[in-house]
Amino acid sequence: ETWKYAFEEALTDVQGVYAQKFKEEIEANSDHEIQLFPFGTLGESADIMEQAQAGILQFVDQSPGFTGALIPEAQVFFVPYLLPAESEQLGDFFRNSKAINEMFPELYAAQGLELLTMFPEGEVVMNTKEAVAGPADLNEVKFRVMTNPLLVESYKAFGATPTPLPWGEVYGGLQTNIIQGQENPMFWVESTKMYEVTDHITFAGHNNFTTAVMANKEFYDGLSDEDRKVIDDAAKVAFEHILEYQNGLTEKSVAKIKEAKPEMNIVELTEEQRAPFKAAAAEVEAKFIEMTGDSGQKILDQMKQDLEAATQ
Ligand code: 6CS
Repeated sequence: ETWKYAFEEALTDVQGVYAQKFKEEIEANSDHEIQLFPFGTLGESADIMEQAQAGILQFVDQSPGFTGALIPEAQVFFVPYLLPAESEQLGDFFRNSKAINEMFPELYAAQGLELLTMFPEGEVVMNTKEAVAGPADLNEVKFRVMTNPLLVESYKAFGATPTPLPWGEVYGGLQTNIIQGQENPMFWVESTKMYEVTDHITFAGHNNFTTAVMANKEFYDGLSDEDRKVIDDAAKVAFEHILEYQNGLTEKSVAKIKEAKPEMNIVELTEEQRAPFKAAAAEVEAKFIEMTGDSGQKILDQMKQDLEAATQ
């Protein structure tokens, strides 16, 4: 049988490298084949999610940045400065977190999705037309965010004018000055040539990009125990592979951007400069609880417990 798997990036980007490893494992350990659909082949993120829920696709990779309307609790990944910056701690957190491995699967299941894994894609940077040293520099800046209500609140708290857009509209939006900024991990800023339409990259340490891979639940539940195990094992192998693949990836991407555009201004904010952004986190966390109630509070509490365990 051929199974279809769509994701939000190109084959050579992080989600694509994960998908290729997953495919390799499935095909090596079963009679099934995986057909991969990178970004642009089946529509935007929202489209591939609909197709996965409808069972037209068996697998989909959708970042929580686009899952906010479907699963409000998934917005927890946009509380600023919540995830650890250190990659080993981050890996341990995703590997062992009860919130991720036990609580989120139930929330995804309620939407007809079997959550297979969540993994980090790299530190998120602010990528803008003008320099950013603090919230005052974001005043009047139309800042593109993924279509996620909490991310909107986050950039409001950071002092910007958040503008939620699907990915396909970002390059053109920057080019025509409809937006003046966006945020993403460095590999993505580099591979999608964001440096052609912006001049500044700012490391504020406010987040790491998280994504989620899932299967259509009816499809998954209908498989043999053996096939389900092949899938679960492939997801685990690909998880370890993608963490290893990302070692040094940010630095490599910085070097490539500097080569392509030497005048690109790449800045790391000092602790002092980060302080006002960090101060905004409490407000965003309160908004998260306002949006998600008891269920969100439980996830947030568990995540904090899991984070403490991972960073000890
Ligand atoms: O910002 C976005 O919309 C995109 N960013 C990444 C790193 N992956 C896919 C997503 O669509």
